[in-house]
Amino acid sequence: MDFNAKLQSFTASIEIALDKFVPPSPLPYAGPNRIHDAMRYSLQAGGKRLRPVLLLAAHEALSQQNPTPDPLPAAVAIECLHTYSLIHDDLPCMDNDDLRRGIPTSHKKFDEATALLAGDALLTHAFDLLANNYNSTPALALQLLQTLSLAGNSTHLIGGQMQDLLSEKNTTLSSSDLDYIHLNKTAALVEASLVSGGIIAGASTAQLETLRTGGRHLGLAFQIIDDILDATSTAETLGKTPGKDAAVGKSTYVTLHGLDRARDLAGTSTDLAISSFQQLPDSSSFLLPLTQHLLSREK
Ligand code: GRG
Repeated sequence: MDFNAKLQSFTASIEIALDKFVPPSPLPYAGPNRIHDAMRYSLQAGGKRLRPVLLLAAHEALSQQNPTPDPLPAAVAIECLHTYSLIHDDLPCMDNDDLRRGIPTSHKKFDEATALLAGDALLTHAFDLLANNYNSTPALALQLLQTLSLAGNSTHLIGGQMQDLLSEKNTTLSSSDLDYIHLNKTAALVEASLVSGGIIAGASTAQLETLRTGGRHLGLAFQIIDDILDATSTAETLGKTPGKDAAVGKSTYVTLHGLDRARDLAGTSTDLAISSFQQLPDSSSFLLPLTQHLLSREK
């Protein structure tokens, strides 16, 4: 199967799973449909589905056709947690953005309170999915819960976001401070996606460590490219408002290093990620072309 067909097959299965594993609206029982409308509004607005695709790709690379539990509920859980972080990041008290995934942000479409609750509900739902879809193998459920809660906690995603907010207007941020923010705000969830795929596939501890290392490099490359696109692309292409970081005086890889050096850094992190993934048993793994593809992405 060629690269695009494979990517499309993964994303198609994720879209079906998102519909299946997120509460419908209207619910079959009486209740506030508005919260489920808001959850589905942001989830189904699209997005690249990078994190669930990484989970499925890592699962495929490590399971090598052996029967395993279904990776799709975990893939949906990761996308729910990611979407919560986007909804909250767009709120007026954070980035105050009007556009996400090409449509009005949750608080613009609904209101701030609903957007806050939709984010909270998606976060909770992520753990609900893991706890209830893998409970026939409690050790697996526990490992998945530990992996996702570590990535989303105050020492990773939320800590990275806190540091990012504290660093606003700090135009003299050091390169290692910036790496700290993005290793936690962006790379932690990329790592968790890959590791979760490996866990469901029954990967060894050494293979999980390889996925984690590759994920860290890939996450950093992804963020550097995000900064480059933010400086060079349009709202129409990105589906979100570009140039906001620079406008509020935030340091980015581009403001700190310049465009050319940022491109070099993205290339280096991509190469390091590929070197890690080459150590996995499946030498034709989809993870390799996927990592290369992300370097030249346009949105
Ligand atoms: C509010 C706890 C909390 C965290 C917010 C995700 C985040 C942290 C902020 C969003 C802004 C940003 C640039 C984050 C870096 C990670 C990133 C590039 C997110 C966007 O991910 P994509 O491009 O989005 O995969 P889609 O819409 O394609 O899923």
